[in-house]
Amino acid sequence: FSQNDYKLWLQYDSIEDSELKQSYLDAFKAINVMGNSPSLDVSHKEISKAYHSFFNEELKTAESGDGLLILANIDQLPANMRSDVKSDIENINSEGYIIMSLEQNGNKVILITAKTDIGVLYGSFRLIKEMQLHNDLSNLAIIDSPKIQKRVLNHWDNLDRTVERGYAGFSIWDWHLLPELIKPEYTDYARANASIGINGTVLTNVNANSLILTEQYIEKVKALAEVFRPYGIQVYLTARFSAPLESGDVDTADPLNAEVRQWWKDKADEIYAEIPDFGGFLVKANSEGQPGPNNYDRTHVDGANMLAEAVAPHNGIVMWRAFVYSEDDPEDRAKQAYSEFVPFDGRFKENVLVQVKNGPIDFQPREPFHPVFGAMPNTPLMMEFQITQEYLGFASHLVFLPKLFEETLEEDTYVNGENSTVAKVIDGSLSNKKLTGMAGVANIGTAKNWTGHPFGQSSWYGFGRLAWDPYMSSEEIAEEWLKMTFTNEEAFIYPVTDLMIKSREAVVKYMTPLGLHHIMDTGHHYGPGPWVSNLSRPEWNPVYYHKADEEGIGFDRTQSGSDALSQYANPIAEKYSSPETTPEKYLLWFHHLPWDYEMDNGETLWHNLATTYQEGVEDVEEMVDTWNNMEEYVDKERFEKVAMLLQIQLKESKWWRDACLSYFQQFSGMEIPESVPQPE
Ligand code: GCW
Repeated sequence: FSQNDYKLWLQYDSIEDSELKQSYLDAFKAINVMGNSPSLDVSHKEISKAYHSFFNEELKTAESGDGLLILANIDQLPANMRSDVKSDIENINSEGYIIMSLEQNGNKVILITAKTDIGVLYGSFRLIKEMQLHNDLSNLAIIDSPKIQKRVLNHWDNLDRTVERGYAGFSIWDWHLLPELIKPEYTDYARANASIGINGTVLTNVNANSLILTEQYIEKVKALAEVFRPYGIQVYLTARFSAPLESGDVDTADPLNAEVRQWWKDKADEIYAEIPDFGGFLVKANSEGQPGPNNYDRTHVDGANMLAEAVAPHNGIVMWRAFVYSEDDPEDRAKQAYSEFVPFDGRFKENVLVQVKNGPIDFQPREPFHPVFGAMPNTPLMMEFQITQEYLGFASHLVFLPKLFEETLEEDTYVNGENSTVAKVIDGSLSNKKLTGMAGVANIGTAKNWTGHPFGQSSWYGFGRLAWDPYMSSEEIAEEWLKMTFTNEEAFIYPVTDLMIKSREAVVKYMTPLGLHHIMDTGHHYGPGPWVSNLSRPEWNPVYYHKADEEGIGFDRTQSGSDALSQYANPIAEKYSSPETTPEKYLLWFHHLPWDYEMDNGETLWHNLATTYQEGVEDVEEMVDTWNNMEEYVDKERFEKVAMLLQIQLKESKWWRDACLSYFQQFSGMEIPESVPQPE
């Protein structure tokens, strides 16, 4: 087994080009770390590791001289150097960094500085990345800061190490052997996350187990927190709302009950005594059977604010999820989070972030943005993306998710006029929010390559990049990741970047084209299941979403239907109210249309549905071909693994096409166009 898969984007391949190598060795001969701290230590260690790996030489330390790399927090810098970066330092935030080429007593040096040691660590990873990307080091002037504060992975990991919606083995948290056994994976996890700026991790599933809040488990969490701390990563836990009740200490979990409130305060004090930089709680309440304030006729505000009060003295936060839908109103699940949360705008305490999924249903291959974005200007809203591919072929399909994330972030909510993008809601700039955050449901497990599919790593990587800068282009992310993970060869980078970018639209086409959604087989959500109609809750059944019948197909969310569309601002609400002016990618999300409805290209809806499924298959064929031409650039192990997985994806794209077209054909009664293979 080669280690390449395990090393993620931190391969640090040796620099073979002799000219480039020489230019690096001229610019960077030795290191001087000023000051002392665990974060500076790991920065030094990481740079030394990379140096050795790039150049096959040990990195020496020195006090001065030409080609010196200086690592220092701004407070540790000698006055003359501090004045060199005086104006720049004002332009970065507490996690930002500056990388500058400077003249020092006639010598050329590189300075990495920041307001905090964590900023220096981020700068260190950036300098390493400049070398991974083969960028010039001779004249550096890089200034960067994260645009979002809480950049957090959400692990849906259970205490028995199963992972809900996890497809990469078991949980990497080995609770049974913690706190004593500290695995090297924990450090590598922290390195990987710090390298992309992730600064928080929720260790446990939102479908929470209150055991995690007991003394024994807090000891285990503390051990992990100690590994992560130098890397700037805070730990968070999920809080099961009924924990006080389950502890046996009190006989209710009513958030307005004084004893319950005290219980949470004591619990917070207990955790913070062990883990002083504990991040806070993530809560799924009154959703899919989880307990919550509604059980006591209290509101989400009551629940969230109670927990917020408990962690506030310790600078903790509460991430309260808006993923709610109840059996009481099965008319349109897409409307419920908005209906339940928007009336509470402005009533949450200031250390509460309301965490909203990117779309109003549930992590589909494509959804319009969630209408709550923009509709709660007085509440800090946190984005929740799903990195694990619950509805997108698990870890067997290659789907580069940053393309999906980018699409959501770029969408215009229009709430404050044009250019009120979702990214601006999330980074707080649209309505001046102090607390900001982005969460990604992790796709990480015990698989030797962390994510099962080797390309699953790119979605983890890209999530981190977009949490740092939600305006980044997915193409740039793909390119960076490929270079750092595989090779800088242009003949590899261009075609494979293209493959990655197209992979998202491919999955939409072969699973849920033209705005279809949630037609995966139920329970596991793998493979097609548009026919499923027998589950106890109507909104768990695919037939609820596509509504295919002899008349047509699609979910009418206009005024004549559920009117979910009215939750969007104008001009969206107006524009999408008619199928003619609805973008075709969202057509069946908002409209129920006859099978012979005429599409933009003059063909019928049925025709385009069929040909789009087929295009999806052809896109995967193209991905297969592209990859097969890449053999010379990739090690055998990763090459073959991806090639074999692509064959599965190809087979399954046909499965999707054939299953959906045969099923829908019963209703359309129309012929499958000749250009599309007839289902057997
Ligand atoms: O996507 C759905 C999943 C559940 C998940 C839930 C949620 C953690 O099918 O497995 O539970 O969403 O986000 O809470």
